[in-house]
Amino acid sequence: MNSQAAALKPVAAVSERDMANAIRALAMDSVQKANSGHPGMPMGMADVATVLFSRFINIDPSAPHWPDRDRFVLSAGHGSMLQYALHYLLGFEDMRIEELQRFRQLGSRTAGHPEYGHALGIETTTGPLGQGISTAVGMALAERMLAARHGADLVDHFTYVIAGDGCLQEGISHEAIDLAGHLKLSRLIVFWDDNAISIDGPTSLSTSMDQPARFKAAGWHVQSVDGHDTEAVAAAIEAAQQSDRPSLIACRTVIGKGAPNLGGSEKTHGAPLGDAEIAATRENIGWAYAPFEVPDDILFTWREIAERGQAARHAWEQRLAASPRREAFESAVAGDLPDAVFEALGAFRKEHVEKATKVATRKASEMALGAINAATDLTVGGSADLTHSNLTITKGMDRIAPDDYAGRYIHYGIREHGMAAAMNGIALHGGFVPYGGTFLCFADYARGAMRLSALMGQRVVYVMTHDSIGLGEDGPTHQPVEHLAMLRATPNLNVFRPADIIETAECWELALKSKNRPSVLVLSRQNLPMLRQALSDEPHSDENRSSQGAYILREPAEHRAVTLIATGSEVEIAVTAAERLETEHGIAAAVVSMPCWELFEEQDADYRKSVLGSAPRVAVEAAARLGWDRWVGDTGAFVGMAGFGASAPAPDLYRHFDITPEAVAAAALKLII
Ligand SMILES: Cc1ncc(C[n+]2csc(CCOP(=O)(O)OP(=O)(O)O)c2C)c(N)n1
Ligand SMILES: [Mg+2]
Repeated sequence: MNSQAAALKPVAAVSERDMANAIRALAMDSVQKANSGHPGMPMGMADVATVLFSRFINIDPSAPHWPDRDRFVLSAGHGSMLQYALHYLLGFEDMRIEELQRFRQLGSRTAGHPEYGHALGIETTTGPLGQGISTAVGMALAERMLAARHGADLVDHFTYVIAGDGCLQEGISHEAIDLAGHLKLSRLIVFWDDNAISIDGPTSLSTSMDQPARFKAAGWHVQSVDGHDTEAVAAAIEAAQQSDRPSLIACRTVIGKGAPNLGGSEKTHGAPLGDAEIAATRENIGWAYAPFEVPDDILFTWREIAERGQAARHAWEQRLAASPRREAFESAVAGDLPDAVFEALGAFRKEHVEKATKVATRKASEMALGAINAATDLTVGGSADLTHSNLTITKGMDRIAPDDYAGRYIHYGIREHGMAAAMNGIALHGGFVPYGGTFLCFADYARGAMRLSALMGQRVVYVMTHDSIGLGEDGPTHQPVEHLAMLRATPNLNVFRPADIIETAECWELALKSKNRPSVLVLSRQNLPMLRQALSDEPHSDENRSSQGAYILREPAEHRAVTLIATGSEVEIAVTAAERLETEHGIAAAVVSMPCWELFEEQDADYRKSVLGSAPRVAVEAAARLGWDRWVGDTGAFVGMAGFGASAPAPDLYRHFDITPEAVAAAALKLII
């Protein structure tokens, strides 16, 4: 017990009712002061949260990153004041009362919705409904996988989630609960804030779903309790902890519980209660203290909770110190990939430059992954039911199965959004580097969670194959057009579109080294030649040319008359166009391969200028033009897609949509002459 806690020691026992009322008061006062926020949910779930934290959860605010801590995810992120009040009460050092008084203000730790990295102990960013519960599935899976590798003496914790009606209505929850039930993620315990209210009013306006039946059908252990009956909640948590399946505890609650006039109404969902109702609530719940004042005895009781987690942490640290797995465990949790991975990729590049290997970049990715996965076991792969199209599995990767978590390949099922969220959870949990595949076109389905990978700065690698009309016969439903623009517009996301096997290996290296940023590898279905021989100097170099985002692949002997810029499968087209311009028209054309816009933007102006040159520019990419004007400038041209694709063999489509060396050469000639 620290000295501050000792000074606060209570004379009489404090009830859980008082502890919960502290949350209610802090929530309604903070929202009132900010004149913005959501008091209803924290007030309604205050009793459940109090029982969970006071009797069960193992966290240590003085060591918030302790690897074997229980995870807490506030999926109903609009109720952020619940989390902030808890953090203050528990004694997280960065969550002082001033932070609650600056709720939702610029630069405070108390952002509108909980944001990973803004305050200690926030395990994931939530707010987009359904993301939290789905991310938590990844955390609970990572826990099982890490336990399978390192043993229960090092890894043995629960993932607790508070989800609202909104989280359960969102489609992503269906993907997540199905996956969790199937995989029997028994350490996942979800509390449903079953208050039957959302923004528009009663949930009966829009749903008749029997949620417990839905969870049961997905293989969950399901209980229903009165969320204000603390003993019932505690008993349900105990039962959930014993279950061999993930658990739903449906907690019947009253939104805005404690507010005498507004409690139970959607009016408490997302607006301050107002001075009169706050005064009436104080009276109603017997809270005779000023705003932001929590009496010492109640605060002491909350702070004492940390002792349980601290003791658990100390015991765990002793087990770790004595464990033969210590080194392996620590390096896994640190996320450090061994040098062997990058040495293997270097050797891989040298070999395939020499062999001039011609394969689809999806195949090149599979081959590169073969080298990566043989050099480390931190990578865990998967696909949304397109394993043999995305080529994401490599030799010796066993599948993760219910009750068998020792493998490293996850069959995510046809659940792109759930897969992306689960990968976020795996990355956040620590111990693994997740990658997962689908078709680029279905980035749309995964988008909500991809955005959070970027916002949270997580090393998640998206392997997105079938990247253009080049996929051919499947037609426009499967041919991405606008997706590159959408992904490139997303901040803190590296979008790689490699042109050949060498760039593919380079881009994989960059993705794995990018610890604070997710990556998308955009890969072709069709074969692509090895293009490095087009370089005027040594084709192989130890240097990773893709690391600067763009580089000169072909520099003509004469002063450049035009610069052709391309990515992925269209770099080959640009190279052919440059050769024709030279031989047929005597025009000196440079070719720039630009596998990653984001990395190119980060280079200094001199480098960018040296690559782009001062001659007119033509960009070629079998996708929408949006964004390319940045690189071709006012006087440039673009050869690409202006609408949706079509169903036909790929070579026919390239001709039909006029994405050919002839078209590129013609566009160049038009600019020059
Ligand atoms: C994906 C997404 N859609 C819409 C919203 C806007 N929104 C925030 S809270 C909410 C209603 C949530 O209802 P519920 O989970 O029952 O919360 P309660 O009103 O019970 O606090 C909505 C629609 C959102 N945050 N995320
Ligand atoms: Mg609700």
